Amino acid sequence: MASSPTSATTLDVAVVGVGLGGLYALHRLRGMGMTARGYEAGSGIGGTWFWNRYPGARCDIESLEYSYSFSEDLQNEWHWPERYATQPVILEYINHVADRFDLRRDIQLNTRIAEARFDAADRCWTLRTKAGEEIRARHVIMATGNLSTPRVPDFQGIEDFQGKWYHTGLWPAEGVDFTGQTVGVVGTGSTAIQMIPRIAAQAKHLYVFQRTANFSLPARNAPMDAATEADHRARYAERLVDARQTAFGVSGVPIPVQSALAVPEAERRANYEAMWARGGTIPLLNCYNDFLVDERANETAAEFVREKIRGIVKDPRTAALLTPNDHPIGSKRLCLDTGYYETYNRGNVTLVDVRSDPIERVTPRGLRLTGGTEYAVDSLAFATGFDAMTGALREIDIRGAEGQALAEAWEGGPLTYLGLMVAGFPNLFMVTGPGSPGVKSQMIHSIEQHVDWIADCLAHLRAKGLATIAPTEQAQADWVDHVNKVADRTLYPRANSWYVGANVPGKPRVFMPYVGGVAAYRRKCDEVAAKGYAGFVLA
Ligand code: N01
Repeated sequence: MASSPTSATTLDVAVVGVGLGGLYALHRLRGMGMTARGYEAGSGIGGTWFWNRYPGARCDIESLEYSYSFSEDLQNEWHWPERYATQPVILEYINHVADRFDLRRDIQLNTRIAEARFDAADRCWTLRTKAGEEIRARHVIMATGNLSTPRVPDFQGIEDFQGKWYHTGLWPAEGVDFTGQTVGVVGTGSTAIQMIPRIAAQAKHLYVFQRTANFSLPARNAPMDAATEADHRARYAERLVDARQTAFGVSGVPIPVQSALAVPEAERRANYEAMWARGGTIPLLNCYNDFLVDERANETAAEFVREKIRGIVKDPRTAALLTPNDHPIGSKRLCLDTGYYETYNRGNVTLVDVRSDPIERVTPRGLRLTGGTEYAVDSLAFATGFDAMTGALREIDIRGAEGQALAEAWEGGPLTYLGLMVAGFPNLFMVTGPGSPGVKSQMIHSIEQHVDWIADCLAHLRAKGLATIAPTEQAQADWVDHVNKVADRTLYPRANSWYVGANVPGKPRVFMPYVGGVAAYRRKCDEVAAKGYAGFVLA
């Protein structure tokens, strides 16, 4: 690893976090001849894919889509072994990219950034690591991720639990062997739904503590089909253009033009059956154009999936509990599974409803519910999610031009312009920040678009001999208003999801992602740049 720059060095750019976003930022900035360095809290690069090592972790977007597009050579050299890549394979890919583009010499591992302060006189950021090292940089790119602050609910008694407990987002690198154990999994989000079939196959008994039933679709994972891979490579450039026109940044799925209510029921059903058989979430979400805006249209797909659940799960009481009925399908992240509902037909799996009887506390032996029932377990796995989108940024003491704290500026929810910058915080950029479509898209697609926009912006500042850029309060207020209006036209805000911070008690209920789609968002970002960075003050 390269030695740390001396305290006298002022970097052009400090990149905080070296997951997929930070890594690409380092590559782009190096290509522009900028001095940039990545600071990563983990002992390895990869971000989400470094930490989330729970059993069954894999990407729910197809591998051929979920990969960098900045280098066609990279795309052509790399072979994804399965339709959906596992966590170890994605981590291997990320490490391959770091080596392939010689990025490691600009990366400092085991380094958590604790503070970032902007000196207005000097027009420079000073970052301080948890270990006390100081770093000076003209610009900072926060590539800290959206789901990187794991959250265990504040259950009393956890310190007295005599078994072992884990959070999926901090899973031990050496893995966990649950053979012969009674295990409790808390949560039934995307993570739990991937993990539960795997633990059930190993444990003596598995209790799943469910508060909210979720919609999940079959992945239909399979070894990579050689013809599909060859076709993807042959039409790679075309596919990239394609992906940019869509809502989610994924190619190969036609943009829907028809309402679900405009077709006869038999045809609609046949269409849903075809998408169920095809596997994946994107094909079903793209069947019709009004799933996420019209309750009745949404209900046609929701009921289709509910029927599937009732058809798979043999015990009617368990099936009823697993059937979601409190939110429109797709308004929470739609889950993707391999044998999730089937797992409840096993004799060693019990679904516990903690909606009607909530978890009261952790006891030395296990979990006790408010009604008094205690479940004794050897191990507890919390698949309870993250302080999403704002958690990682709020954990760093970030101070803007007038010494104001970002955490205070965001007390009522995140305020950004385009999800890229915050008024009062010059030269501080975010990758896939709140107010951008990041989490509502194929993440690598959005990461690349954001990093490219930031890199072009830095090139513009350099070419014009300018030192700072920050959004105006007005442009930020208008964007936040737009993000909210777009969300309010959809069914998304109906769900108690992490998109609105509902999983963190006390977090302000604000719809954080931009759901106007990646195509509209890219147009807006390009237009802002073309107009000389409209809505920003450059100095
Ligand atoms: O977290 P979640 P996740 N008592 O917040 C429950 C991405 N991802 O880690 O719904 C009881 O979705 C909570 O219940 P409720 C993806 O974007 C991607 O599963 O709040 N239960 C819920 O069931 C995803 O959306 C991949 O009522 C409690 C669960 O814990 C995001 O990560 C794979 C509780 C948390 O679900 C987060 O998913 C996996 C309590 N006190 C994840 N507190 C890919 O494939 C919380 N819960 C790319």
